[in-house]
Amino acid sequence: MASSPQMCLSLYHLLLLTISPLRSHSSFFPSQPSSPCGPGRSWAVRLDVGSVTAGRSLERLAHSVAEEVGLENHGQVGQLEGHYLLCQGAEDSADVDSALDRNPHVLWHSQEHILRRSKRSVTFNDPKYPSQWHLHNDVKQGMDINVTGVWERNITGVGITVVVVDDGLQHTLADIQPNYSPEGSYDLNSNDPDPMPHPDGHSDNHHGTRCAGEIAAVSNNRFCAVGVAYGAKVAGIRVLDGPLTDSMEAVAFNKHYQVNDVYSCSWGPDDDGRTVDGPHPLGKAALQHGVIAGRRGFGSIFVVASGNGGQYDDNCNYDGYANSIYTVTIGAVDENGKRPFYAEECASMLAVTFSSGSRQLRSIVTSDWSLQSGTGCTDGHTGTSAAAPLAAGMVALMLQVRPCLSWRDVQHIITYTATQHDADAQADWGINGAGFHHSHKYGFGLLNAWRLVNAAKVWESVPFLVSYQSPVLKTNEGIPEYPKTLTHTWNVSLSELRQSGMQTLEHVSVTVTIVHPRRASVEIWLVCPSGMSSLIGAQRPLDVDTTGFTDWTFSTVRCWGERAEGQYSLQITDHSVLKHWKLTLYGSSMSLQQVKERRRVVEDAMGGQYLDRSFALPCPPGIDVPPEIVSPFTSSSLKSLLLLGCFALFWSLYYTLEVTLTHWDRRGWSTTGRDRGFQAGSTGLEDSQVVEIQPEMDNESKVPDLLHLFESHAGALDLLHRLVLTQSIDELTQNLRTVRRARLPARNVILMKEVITTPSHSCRSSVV
Ligand SMILES: *[C@@H]1O[C@H](CO)[C@@H](O)[C@H](O)[C@H]1NC(C)=O
Ligand SMILES: *[C@@H]1O[C@H](CO)[C@@H](O)[C@H](O)[C@H]1NC(C)=O
Ligand SMILES: *[C@@H]1O[C@H](CO)[C@@H](O)[C@H](O)[C@H]1NC(C)=O
Ligand SMILES: *[C@@H]1O[C@H](CO)[C@@H](O)[C@H](O)[C@H]1NC(C)=O
Ligand SMILES: [Ca+2]
Ligand SMILES: [Ca+2]
Ligand SMILES: [Ca+2]
Ligand SMILES: [Ca+2]
Repeated sequence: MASSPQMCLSLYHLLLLTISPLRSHSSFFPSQPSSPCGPGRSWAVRLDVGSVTAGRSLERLAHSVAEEVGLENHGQVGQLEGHYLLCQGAEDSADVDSALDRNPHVLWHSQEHILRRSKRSVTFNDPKYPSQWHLHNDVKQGMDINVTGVWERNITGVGITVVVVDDGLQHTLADIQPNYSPEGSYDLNSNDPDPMPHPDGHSDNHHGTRCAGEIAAVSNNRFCAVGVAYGAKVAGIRVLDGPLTDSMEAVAFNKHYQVNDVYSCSWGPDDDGRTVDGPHPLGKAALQHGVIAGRRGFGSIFVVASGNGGQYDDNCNYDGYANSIYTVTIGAVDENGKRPFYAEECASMLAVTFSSGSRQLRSIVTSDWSLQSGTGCTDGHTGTSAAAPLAAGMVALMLQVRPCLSWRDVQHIITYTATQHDADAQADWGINGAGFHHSHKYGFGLLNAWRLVNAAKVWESVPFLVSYQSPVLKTNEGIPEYPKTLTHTWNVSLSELRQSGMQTLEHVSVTVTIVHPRRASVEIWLVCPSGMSSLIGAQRPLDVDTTGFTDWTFSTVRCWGERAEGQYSLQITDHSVLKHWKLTLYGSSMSLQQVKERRRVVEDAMGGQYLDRSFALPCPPGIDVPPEIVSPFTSSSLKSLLLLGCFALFWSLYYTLEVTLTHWDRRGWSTTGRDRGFQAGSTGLEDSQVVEIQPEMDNESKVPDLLHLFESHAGALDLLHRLVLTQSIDELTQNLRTVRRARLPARNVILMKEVITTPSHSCRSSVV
């Protein structure tokens, strides 16, 4: 009788047998029948290797054993030494089992039975699932997000909420309702909790509902389509259907940010090829606030679309939402993996995923509203609007397997796993000093759900964010006429970096003021120390603006993972005056070696072997942050504060900064406030130091300066994030109160008039 470990082994053989026919050793015995054994007519045997005498091979022994019991030898089982498959010939032999029992050379034997094995696959009864090529492209191999294997592992976004910040969400649809999260939703246009879209003249308030369906359309409900993360919850924030102000945008970016994990934003400034715009002060601060306090301290994930101005040579480096280090900037490729005519390029694009292309190519199939002419299902969702929600859905899958990924971990993982898919020379791929390939067209490449989830599973959180900022580099230099180039360099030394501990880069940004009579003809490149160059200021023929750039921040991800130390060079062509510029580096203490080691770990995990539930890296739970401490953005508080003429946000960020500077033990930390109208003084206090930053805030015109301070202290704020994660709430509250009482000078109250920004915000779909 077989003992149980042997039984396990045998099942393993049997499984092998069903997969690979036995051919490897058959050539030894030409007489051997080549036909496979019939069902129930084969026995697996294990021979006693010790009984093989000198001069006799195992094969020969198997052969003679087979003859003795009246069977034919069909050779060794795979690579398992001593295991053979013996089959019955034409005529039935008598009792094979007892003959094998009696044979001294047979240690174990088992008659084979047909095993029932079905292919692991997911099937859906949703009628439009077969045409959702972006999920499973049967026509063009590889041109999909490779998500089916992730679903097979039962990873569908369970426990994660994605919010669509848009023109509403018809949550009553069969494909949305079961996954709808009322807790994460809000209507800022009508100021009520229900984001139901309002019917409109052009019947185009269907946009948010379409995006939501791509993310989390319910599967197997015999209705329409399937979402990328069909196990996730989806919420809606209605904000685009009416005049949009900076404060509304700020409220939207932080709405229910302990419920909503991922914010999907398929809109932005006008894509007309001449707009230079981005989030205004409150919106900017809300993005920053979101990554510090959202998701229980791990940071909200903001996914933004790169824009649809491709046909006007628009470029997402002129879009502040795309440039922001806090956003995951996603571009589009068509079903052929090529850049569609509408998709914008830029140096701050992280990756691309699928959407519509030229007319003969398929668009995205997703839910639709059923109001007006809507049917609840569409095959015509287009533009970068359709790409960003797919990315948001993939992030939800990542967060399910590893809920404690920080906002920066998500960006890192995208960088490490996106694939270089288009070998076309026009794709302009460059390999940077850390080995990452990036193209202005495609970012780091195609998002691949399988790779993202596998990497997320083994990912250890990156060290906290540190930043370095150069002084404002005043030049007032004329830029020579094309093709001559004005080159300015700035060297960042190892000792300067040592203060913050930065070793490798993430985002690099450059803030410039350039005077130019025709902005269209300025072209700006930034070259990192490795030699990797980024086209941060592309020429846009339609941009006839006569003022140039005033403190515009361009950013690039192309130097990701490279050593931070060395010479940065800004190269500008054409007829204009560079007034001043400033370099800001963001990065961490990871060494280049560690970056390379991580790449190896990530690649090693791609087999799916860690997706098992039993494998889990430790994941801290995060903390519950009481809203009154870190959320200045309740609409009522914002309103009343605006009425009072107080700029609530800066207060809160100011405390944040001070708490950080006060409570960190300041290993080498030094403030970089000196160049922007701030006096930094330090006083000895036991063995740690307290830095007091006194903003000189006498009038309105200094507001942008204050913002720059916060931008440059992103590192300090990230430290606060760590602090928040480790400090008890009582302590934190106490600290904030102390700071509030003791430090804040009354002159920090700033008057601010709101600007209505509606005309410059458009949905990123309907491009054809
Ligand atoms: C796609 O996913 C499958 C698992 O479902 C994996 O075996 C394959 O390598 C992945 N393809 C790519 C290009 O990553
Ligand atoms: C899949 O996940 C869901 C929710 O986590 C769970 O209820 C279900 O049992 C899982 N199914 C399998 C086959 O693991
Ligand atoms: C900056 O670095 C470059 C190259 O590393 C070097 O040639 C140059 O002399 C440095 N400039 C200054 C001012 O140190
Ligand atoms: C504000 O400050 C600027 C210089 O920083 C000055 O030119 C301007 O007159 C000031 N405005 C008011 C109202 O004080
Ligand atoms: Ca409403
Ligand atoms: Ca469905
Ligand atoms: Ca644009
Ligand atoms: Ca970005």
